[in-house]
Amino acid sequence: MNVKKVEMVFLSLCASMLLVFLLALFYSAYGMGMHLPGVEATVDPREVRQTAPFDEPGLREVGEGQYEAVFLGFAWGFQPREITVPAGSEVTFIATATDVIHGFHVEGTRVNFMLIPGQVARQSYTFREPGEHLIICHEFCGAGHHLMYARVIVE
Ligand SMILES: [Cu+2]
Repeated sequence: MNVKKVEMVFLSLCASMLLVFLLALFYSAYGMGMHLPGVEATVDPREVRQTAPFDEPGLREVGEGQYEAVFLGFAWGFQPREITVPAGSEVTFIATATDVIHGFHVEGTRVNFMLIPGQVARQSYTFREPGEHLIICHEFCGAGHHLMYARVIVE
C-alpha cells in the first residue's frame, strides 16, 4: 500500500468512529431518554419555606408504592432528617436549598444532584432492597458541612 492509500484508510476510520459516537449519543438521548439534569422549576429562595411543596418538607404517598420526598438543604442540615419507605417503592426526590449551594447524594444509589438556591431539583429512584442509605452534602458549604446528612430507611 502506498502512503496515500494508508492515509485514506486512516481518515475513513476516524470519520466512521465519529459517526458511531454521534449515533450512540443520539440513541442515548432520544432512544433511551438520557439527559443531563436540568432546571425542573424555579422558586424564590427568600420565600422557599412559604412556597409549596417546600412549606411542608417530608414524604408523601402519591400512588401505590410511589412517594414524593420533598427536601430542603440548608447550612447545615436537611429537612426532613429521615424518611422511611417500604422496599420496592419509587421515590421522587424534590429538593432545593434555602441559602447557599449544597449537594444531595443518596449513598448506594444514582440519586445525585446539586441543590441550588432558586432552582428545584427532581430525581426518582426505586429502592428495591431493605436497608439504610445516608444522604450527604457533597458541595463544601462551610464549617458545618460534615454535619449535613439525612437518612433513607427502606423497610
Ligand atoms: Cu455541604
